[in-house]
Amino acid sequence: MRGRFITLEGGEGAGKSTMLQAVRERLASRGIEPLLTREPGGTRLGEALRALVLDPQLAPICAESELLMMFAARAQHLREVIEPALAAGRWVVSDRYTDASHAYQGGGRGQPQARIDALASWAAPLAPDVTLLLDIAPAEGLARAGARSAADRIEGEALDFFERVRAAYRARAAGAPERFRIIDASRSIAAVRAAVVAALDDWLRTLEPAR
Ligand code: Z5A
Repeated sequence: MRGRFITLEGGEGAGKSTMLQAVRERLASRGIEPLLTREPGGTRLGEALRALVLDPQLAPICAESELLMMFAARAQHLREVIEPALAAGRWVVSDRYTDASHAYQGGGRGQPQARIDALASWAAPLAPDVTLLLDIAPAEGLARAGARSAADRIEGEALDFFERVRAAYRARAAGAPERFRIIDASRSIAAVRAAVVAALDDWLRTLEPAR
């Protein structure tokens, strides 16, 4: 049977990398060993593109180039990693996917939604089965991320950029409530983890055959 595709989304420092492990552990407790991956990245080409697109030394990168680099990485990721794994029955959990392009390049950079949809339908037509959106005020998330590492090219944007990213994520979630689960990521790691596990369990129940 074909595997399932789960994505984690959210702004800077929302806790996606931390919660990826919570998702892995929960699935493992049910006998599912998922493939964990990330965007941009997940392949040699994708990781090379990630290094380029986040490199502050390469600024300025125009919005069109940035969007195309995200989709170049995604097209490779989908064909080289995600699709083969799903076809082999493996579950895949990705730290970001196409919703991130809608949030960052759409909301943040003002690229038209129709353009992003056109790219997605051509280069990355697969939609996730479920998306966990970790929602947090940008100032709070940036403080967490900043405490951990030096800013990359996108993290160096002003606060209003990240406010637009958050609004775009929320709009995406409102437009596809059957796919999204929104999690308040402003709470403690333990509380967010519990909410992630509850949301995951809730979605897993929808996969069970009706009794
Ligand atoms: N990008 C894009 O523009 N378009 C696209 O299509 C795609 C991506 C796919 C790289 O993504 C960049 O690419 C990103 C979007 C853009 N922008 N930038 N820059 P990324 O996912 O690798 O980068 P990120 O958002 O910067 O990840 P992050 O900062 O690592 O955030 P995170 O994974 O959500 O958080 P974390 O690493 O789990 O946690 C951050 C810190 O907070 C860490 O010290 C944790 O221990 C701590 N933490 C986590 N949760 C909590 C709670 N609940 N309380 C307190 N502290 C916490």
